[in-house]
Amino acid sequence: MTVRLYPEAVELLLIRLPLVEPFETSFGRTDVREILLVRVLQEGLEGWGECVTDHAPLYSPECNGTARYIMETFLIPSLFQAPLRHASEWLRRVAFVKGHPMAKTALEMALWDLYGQMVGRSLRDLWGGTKDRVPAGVSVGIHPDVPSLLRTVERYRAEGYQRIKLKVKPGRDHEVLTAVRQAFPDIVLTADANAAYRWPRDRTVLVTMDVYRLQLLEQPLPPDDWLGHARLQRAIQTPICLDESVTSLATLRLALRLRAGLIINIKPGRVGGYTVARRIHDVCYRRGVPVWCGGMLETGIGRAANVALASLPGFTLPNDLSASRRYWMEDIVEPPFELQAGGYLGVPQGPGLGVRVVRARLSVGWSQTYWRDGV
Ligand code: OSB
Ligand code: MG
Repeated sequence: MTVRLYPEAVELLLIRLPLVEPFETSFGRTDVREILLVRVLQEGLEGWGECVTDHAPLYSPECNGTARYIMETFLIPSLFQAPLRHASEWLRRVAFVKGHPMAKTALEMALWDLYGQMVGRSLRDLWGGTKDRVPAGVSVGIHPDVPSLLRTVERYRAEGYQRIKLKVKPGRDHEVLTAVRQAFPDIVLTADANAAYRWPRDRTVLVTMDVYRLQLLEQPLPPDDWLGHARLQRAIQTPICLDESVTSLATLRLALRLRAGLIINIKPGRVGGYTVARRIHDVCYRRGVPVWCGGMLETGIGRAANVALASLPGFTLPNDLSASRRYWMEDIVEPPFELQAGGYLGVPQGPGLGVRVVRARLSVGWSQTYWRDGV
């Protein structure tokens, strides 16, 4: 069947969605997420995408304002230029825009959703997913004190999450890790620094983390500190997992060649889309490098796409994919994601994303519709 992706219109919406509890990382604290959504319209169908930028460029250089600007000035006009035969062609169409991977990914996601609906297939099927459910982990923010952190960890452990990730930063690391490991000797535990440490300044603090038997230590150093990560990996037993550093196939190859990391966190928004994310998965799978799917506190829209991605065979470690209720009082999609027995999320089976966006639940602060000329 030949289909053409040639939307008549694209809508951008900025919504506000309060988290069930504040989420603090080494770079900041969030109570309410401001989320840029994309809706592409064609022949009575609508495809949804979610942009994983935040209100400010704290995790990476993009933010909601840059994503909106790049979408309305360059990406949406190039979508209106000529029909696409496939969602995977989007990457070449927008290659002239340097950087801005999160903005590109949001539109790509909407195109995949639309394409899947047109051909009546789920993203899991289109992408070669092999699993019906994916292992769920949970990411726990920096807490004001140790007792409250232990209560949170106990709650998620009891719910059945397969691994717990603790956010750490200089001065909020050994005390926290010691307490959690002591209270829960058997849980699968990881730590994520979001690039907050420096090499060689923090050598001792990092090397001594081996005692906690972490499954992995995520992004201890700044994204461009390749030699620092490689030297740290030579000094510790714990596998380093790269998040912020891996932004492309080329940086993936650099990471593996230098042994700057032994595990890769794949976030589609960070690498410029699901097409690139799948290629990164394929290279890692061939080389036996374990990967898992990262998260950016997505709504059910982004989560549906990420769960489909995580159904590929190389995603062998627990993902940052948690139930809707871990993030939101009420998710904006139906059905919401629920934690299944054993600590899994089910992979949607319906066409496209396989979830329905409930428009009435969107608290829209700003929206704009862009029309293709001549429709
Ligand atoms: O580094 O993995 C990260 C959230 C925002 C920005 C960066 C990160 C995170 C998370 C959240 O850890 C994981 C999730 O969405 O469940
Ligand atoms: Mg991370």
